[in-house]
Amino acid sequence: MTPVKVFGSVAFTNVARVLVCLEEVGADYEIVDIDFHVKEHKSPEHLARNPFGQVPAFQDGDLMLFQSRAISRYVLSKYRTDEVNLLREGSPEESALVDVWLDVEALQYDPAMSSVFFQHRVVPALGGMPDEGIIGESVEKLRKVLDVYEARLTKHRYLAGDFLSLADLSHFPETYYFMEMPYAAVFDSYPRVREWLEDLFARPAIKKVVSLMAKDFSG
Ligand SMILES: N[C@@H](CCC(=O)N[C@@H](CS)C(=O)NCC(=O)O)C(=O)O
Repeated sequence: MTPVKVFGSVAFTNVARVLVCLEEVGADYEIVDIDFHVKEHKSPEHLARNPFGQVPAFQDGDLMLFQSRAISRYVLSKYRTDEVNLLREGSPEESALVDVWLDVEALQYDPAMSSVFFQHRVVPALGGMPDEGIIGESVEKLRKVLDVYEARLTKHRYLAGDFLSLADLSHFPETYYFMEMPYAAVFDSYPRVREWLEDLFARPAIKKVVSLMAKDFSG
């Protein structure tokens, strides 16, 4: 069977999200690097894959997809087995809870984290000064999300329930970068969240993608 293709560098969080799903299900895949330095992501070839000129894009035969969470859902559905059912397909209640917490990750957790990352890492790399006001507001937003997570994870082992799901995995790429920033200490007040993250980061699939991300960064 031809391996599926993921277009985009592993160091990008949205690409890493898709790769961790492919690793969890043990699918064969090929990474096709898209060179941002020469604006390959805005080339006609790549715009045909992702009309927003972003990564990731994903190809499985004639099927072309974009949007990392939609791709992740496709991968987990296509390669689902009785043992690896990370969308909880077959149970409307559990799969609805996976959707709820995946939305929380996409709409609350990720924006707060990526705003800190943008100010702390991207703005200086572009020659600017980080806006400490924006960082402070974003860390405050993150704290509010973590309050909710701490309460939820005190009742359940994982976010959607007592089972691992895409909702958990989807948190790893942004968190991986956040933990290397000085603001990581915000997590110290959330012992259950820390335990949950330790559990996630010990997974072979996440360890594998983290090693690819580190390699991608070191060039
Ligand atoms: N919601 C999209 C976001 C994709 C995205 O923002 N990708 C970034 C890299 S992580 C990108 O390609 N940025 C380049 C640009 O927007 O021009 C997803 O989940 O795939």
